[in-house]
Amino acid sequence: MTRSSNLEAEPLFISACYCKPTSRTPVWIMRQAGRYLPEYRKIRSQVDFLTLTKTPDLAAEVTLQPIRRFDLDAAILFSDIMTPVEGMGVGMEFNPGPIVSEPIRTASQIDALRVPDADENVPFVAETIKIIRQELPSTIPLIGFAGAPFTLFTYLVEGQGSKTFSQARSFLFSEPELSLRILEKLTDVMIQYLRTQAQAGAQALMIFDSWAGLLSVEDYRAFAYPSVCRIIKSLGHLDIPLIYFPNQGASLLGTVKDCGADVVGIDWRTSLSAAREVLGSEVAVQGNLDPMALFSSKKDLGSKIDNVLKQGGSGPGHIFNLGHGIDRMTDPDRVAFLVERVRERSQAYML
Ligand code: 1CP
Repeated sequence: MTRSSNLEAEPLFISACYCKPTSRTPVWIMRQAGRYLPEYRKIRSQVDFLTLTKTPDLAAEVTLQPIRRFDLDAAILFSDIMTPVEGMGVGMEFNPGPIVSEPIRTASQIDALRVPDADENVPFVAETIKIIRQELPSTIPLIGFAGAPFTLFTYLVEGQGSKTFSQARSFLFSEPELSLRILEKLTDVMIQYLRTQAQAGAQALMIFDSWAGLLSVEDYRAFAYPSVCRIIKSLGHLDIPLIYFPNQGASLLGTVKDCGADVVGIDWRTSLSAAREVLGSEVAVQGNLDPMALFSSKKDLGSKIDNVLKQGGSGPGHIFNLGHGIDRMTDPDRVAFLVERVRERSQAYML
């Protein structure tokens, strides 16, 4: 789709998502609201994580905390990828990641998974978005998000986070039909969930496929990619940027380039210039500083940031971010340094 340049009215982040030229590279940070911020820890010492995500005033407050502290170009809704899954009838707690009370591994459990309307499933999410939009400056867009069905599947079947997700992967291969039924239901719920966020005021939507990189290209094409394509196709009419992040997805990019996302998130293992070569010039890239680079000296951090700008800046359509979520031990001063550096230096790297 050709879009005219509208640099004055349109926030930088949105222009960059559509590969339009911008005066500098926009920047935001995955997991920018969270435990590395003392103001977040203060709220979390009073409420548990699930209550925080379900209480609109508090979730809105936590979303805005990093915006008040840093000159970021986008906010992201404070929630979790598992939030809409609870309403499907899956009991869970967080410690700190999601722990599913009864991992889904039988046909009857799959039949029992509900596909509720988003309004009834997560009314607090639309309410949170409305509060955030009232408080956010109009120059800063709000990103809504969901987990990709395959990544949600890994938590549902494994029951909790894991390095290898062996249970989830063995289930996928021993019960491919049942697996596809889970993925179908998750896809239906995520389409509604993302649509509801856009209707409530989210100005871009991101799909986190944190565990896509566990799969070979063939299995990714069979089990993960079709649901992502269906979500993106179903949301195209909303006319807001859609971002897809296949974590550790270097070998998947040749497939991902056709999914219809406006922006593809790149983890730190792949250089942005290599990613661009595969994705082509019509797709924007988001990333990709190693989150642990924030622990280096300021001098080293500065040159690592410049390097990401150099790799990403060789054309319009780069949104600066980390290559995955920020670590909870990160010094917030380093984040301030990063945001300033991107603001000051990015123009020099634009061709
Ligand atoms: O104790 C606490 O305060 C909870 C820690 C925490 C936080 C701050 C969790 C539990 N989730 C979140 C918020 C969150 N999760 C956001 C907020 C918005 C932001 O500022 O970015 C987002 C976008 C997510 C998404 C999320 N949750 C993902 C996808 C992104 C990614 O990092 O790959 C995943 C995989 C999860 C699962 C999850 N939830 C929480 C944790 C610690 C985890 C990872 C668990 C694991 O696999 O071990």
